Amino acid sequence: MSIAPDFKAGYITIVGKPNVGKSTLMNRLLNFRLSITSPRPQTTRKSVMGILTEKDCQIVFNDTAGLLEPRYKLQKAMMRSMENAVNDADGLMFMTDDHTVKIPGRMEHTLETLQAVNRQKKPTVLVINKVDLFQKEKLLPVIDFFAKEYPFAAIVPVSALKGDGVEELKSELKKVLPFHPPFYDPDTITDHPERFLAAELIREQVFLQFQMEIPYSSEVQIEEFAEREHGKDYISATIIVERESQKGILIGKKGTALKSVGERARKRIEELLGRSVFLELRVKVRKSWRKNEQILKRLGY
Ligand SMILES: Nc1nc2c(ncn2[C@@H]2O[C@H](COP(=O)(O)OP(=O)(O)OP(=O)(O)O)[C@@H](O)[C@H]2O)c(=O)[nH]1
Ligand SMILES: [Mg+2]
Repeated sequence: MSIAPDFKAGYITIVGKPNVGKSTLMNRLLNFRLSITSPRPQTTRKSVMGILTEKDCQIVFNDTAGLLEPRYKLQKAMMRSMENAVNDADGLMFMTDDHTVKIPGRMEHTLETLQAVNRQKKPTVLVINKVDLFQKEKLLPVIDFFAKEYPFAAIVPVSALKGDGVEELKSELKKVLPFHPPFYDPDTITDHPERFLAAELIREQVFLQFQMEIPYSSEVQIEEFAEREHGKDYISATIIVERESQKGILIGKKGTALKSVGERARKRIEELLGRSVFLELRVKVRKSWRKNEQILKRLGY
């Protein structure tokens, strides 16, 4: 690729409250299912980096954990990593799904959340997501409020799910990027090791297939990831939970629940890697791991 002198490249961190659609939007921008998503808040725990390369620009996205008031040590660690992700960025994409002025204090709270995280005042594009769910007329006063209250670089309504507004969003993001040659090879979509991505895809199935506190009490650790020249790759992973009762639920009657997690996760891992894998899952209890500094460190938080 010959690089034009006006090529732009930079880092955009995606921030916003839990469940507003950050990961869905990054995947849509990349045209690739990289970051895990689910209908439950707090699906993303560790930031996921995704690279979009076009003929005139390269955007390195950082999809972060939803902004929240930390209660567990796990959440504190999540918020610390978020601060770094913001400080290292050229610009922010701040996402909300606020779509009515009728909920008192809601949009004010959204802005407070942004101000708390963006102390360095990085250029910020406001993305109002999920526009497929509501009437366009209702949106105008919402846009008006945000435009008056904060100096956004741009305000773009989108549907991450359907793709509406995504091209416009890209062109607004390009405006905040500096002139710079690309940081990564144009074929690179992420720099995460396959181990991390595989663990995330297993965790995604736990989020999609279980209720209540199970997803939040679970973490996935890859024990072995062996690439084999002939035959399938071998992946062995442990799902860590906090209590015996949760282990029972995860495994299910005659192991059916765990089997279903394994089957779907394996399919997704194969899609991602583009090759066949053999996936072995185990469940282990680590009492209150979310409050245990040592365990959290070992798990990479
Ligand atoms: N209707 C609709 N649903 C959406 C849209 N974007 C995302 N969603 C849904 O919203 C839910 C949350 O999406 P995620 O992408 O996981 O949200 P997130 O902001 O990454 O959430 P956390 O990682 O928990 O902070 C999922 O069920 C998505 O399918 C959209 O444009 N329209
Ligand atoms: Mg997410």
